[in-house]
Amino acid sequence: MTAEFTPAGGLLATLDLLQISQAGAVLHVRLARPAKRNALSDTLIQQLHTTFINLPEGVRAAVISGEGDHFCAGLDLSELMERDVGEGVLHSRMWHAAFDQIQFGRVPVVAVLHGAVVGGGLELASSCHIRVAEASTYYGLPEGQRGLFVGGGGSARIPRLIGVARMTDMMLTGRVYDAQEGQACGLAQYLVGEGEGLARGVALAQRIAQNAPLSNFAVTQALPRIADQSQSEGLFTESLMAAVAESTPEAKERLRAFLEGRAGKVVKQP
Ligand code: 1HE
Repeated sequence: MTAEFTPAGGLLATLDLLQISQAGAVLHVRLARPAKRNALSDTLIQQLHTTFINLPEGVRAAVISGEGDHFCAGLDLSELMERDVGEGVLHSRMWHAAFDQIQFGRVPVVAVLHGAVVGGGLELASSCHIRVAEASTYYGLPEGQRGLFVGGGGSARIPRLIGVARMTDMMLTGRVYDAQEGQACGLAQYLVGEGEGLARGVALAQRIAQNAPLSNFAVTQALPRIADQSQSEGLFTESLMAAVAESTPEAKERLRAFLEGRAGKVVKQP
């Protein structure tokens, strides 16, 4: 990682299951429960929620990664035993609130994946906007084997990445996708070598942070909602969002810069 990350202060420094640091406009949120393979306890879910509703001023993109050999082992199964039906619904809604805050919060979020990305870990990854996977990454939805169903937004988000048929197969048969298969079917957008994920995730976040905030807002907030709308409604929403984005002084300055030869051209990636 070339950027100099320093530990976040204030409220974010008090969250013991996350290691949060910042370099310029990029916040790095690392799941820090490696002894339990970053299993998502209630406290960890609440700490993620707290983080994404309290992003420090000046943060324009975030990266989520996991400490240890795995990104995330999903729901903390040791907390599941004593829950009744009503508590189960509220528990699922708590996950929804946290992951909604990631997907529909203030900034785009890049997930850096390695090792197990399973169950709720895949639900967390799918609430991020971009996924970078290291070669060791594998994806599974073992809920079927555990007598459970997804409850962290997976049924709404994962089919939008890979289709209902693939998710059905993963849940009914316990099929596990490796890193290459995951990239091929849309679970990750980038596949990188072992140990290279964080640098790539941070580089992507730094690039995202340079966009006009309202353009990033349009991409993260309007795009998924337009995908949920009929074509006619989607086109109307698109027109409104486009007009809002292009009317900002920042957009006008960026256009002027291009027309005066001061802005970069679109070039092929190396
Ligand atoms: C856990 C959990 C967990 C590990 N909850 N404690 N998720 C799963 O069904 C996945 C379950 N976990 C695994 O399959 C494996 O642990 C891993 C493949 C992720 C990692 O294997 P490994 O060999 O590196 O670690 P380990 O020895 O299995 O686990 C180390 C410790 O973490 C051990 O505890 P210890 O006290 O004996 O050291 C494990 O018990 C603990 N651990 N995973 C609790 N998930 C909102 S709905 C979402 C529904 C779901 O997510 S269902 C899928 C749950």
